[in-house]
Amino acid sequence: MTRTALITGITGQDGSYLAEWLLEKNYRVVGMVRRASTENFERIQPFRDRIELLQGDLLDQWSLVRVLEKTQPDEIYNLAAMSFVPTSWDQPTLTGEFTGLGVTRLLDAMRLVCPKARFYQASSSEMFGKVRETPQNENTPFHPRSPYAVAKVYGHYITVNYRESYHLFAVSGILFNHESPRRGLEFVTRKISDGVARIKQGLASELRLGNLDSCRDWGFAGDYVRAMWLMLQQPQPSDFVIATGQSHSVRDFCEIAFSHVGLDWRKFVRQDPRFMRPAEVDHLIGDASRARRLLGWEPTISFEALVRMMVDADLERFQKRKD
Ligand code: NDP
Ligand code: GDR
Repeated sequence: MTRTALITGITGQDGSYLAEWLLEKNYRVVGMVRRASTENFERIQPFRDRIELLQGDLLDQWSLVRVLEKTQPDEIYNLAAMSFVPTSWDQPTLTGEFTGLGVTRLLDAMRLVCPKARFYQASSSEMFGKVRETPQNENTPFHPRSPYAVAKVYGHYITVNYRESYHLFAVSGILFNHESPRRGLEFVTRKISDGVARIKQGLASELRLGNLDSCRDWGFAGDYVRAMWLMLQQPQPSDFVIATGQSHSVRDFCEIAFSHVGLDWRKFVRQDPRFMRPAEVDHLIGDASRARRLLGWEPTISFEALVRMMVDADLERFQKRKD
């Protein structure tokens, strides 16, 4: 029988990869999108005619109930959020509404309409923040360092709480940073790959960044959406860390990205205090051994291959514009 999946945040990086993965598995895929004066469907355009889109907003309880009533999903993937960390200091309460309380609204709608569905919450390694141990696993305590991360901690615990209170199949995936050519342009990896392509094409002469020392455990988004799906196929609901187990600095990313096109990053990268954060997360590295053991999940793309993939995609994008 065809299974139905609802994806909130389908227009985002992860939503687009997850939709493709579920379509390959013959799911009926329904995406929840918020109304905008101009459609923002670039990432889902290639398979737009194979999915259904319904309007709804994490701020509006009844819109969520209606979307679930119309969809009757077997699986719900809650990927929608205000996901850019710096913006969360400028809009802390709105971030709390989307990224934190939005999770409760969706869980309540699910309790009402489809309590037998399976629910995935997009939790984040940012919850570890000022880390208490290295590497971080499912039992590492949280110390969030931004309004975004505080909201994600709330979203994580409300998912755990609804599982324990109402016996919902609700799981939280604690995913470390994952990137791709579809990453938003403001995140550091894509900002660098885009910057390298611009400089290579003669469209820019420098790239302004913030903290070059911060280290992240970066993987490929296409690999990470598989882990989301695997979590919902388990016999019992539980939470998982998903990571590569390798950490690199922003500086490392620059070095590989620039050298891939034959340039020396030191000649082009400038540090700019505008991109420094009020409180930084210095070093994240995940221990995904539980996911390896129970889900059989492994990343397939190395850090170096990821950087090259992103730079090549941006170079091609600028080349196409020229042609
Ligand atoms: P994106 O920023 O690319 O996508 C976010 C999505 O959320 C967009 O589709 C956006 O819609 C939607 N959205 C935002 N606010 C609302 C709202 N009020 N109602 C409905 N939809 C809304 O994020 P990613 O794809 O990178 O990440 C997916 C999820 O995973 C997020 O929750 C993020 O916080 C989390 N996460 C991401 C990680 C990563 O490294 N990428 C790591 C760990 C967690 P619109 O197009 O209209 O703006
Ligand atoms: P992050 O991703 O905050 O880890 O959150 P981001 O790419 O924004 O920053 C990573 C690190 O790079 C440093 N940095 C810069 N960052 C940006 N955006 N721009 C710069 O110019 C710059 N210079 C240095 C940052 O200080 C930081 O240390 C991402 C998001 O996808 C979250 O939604 C998700 O939860 C986490 O990953 C896991």
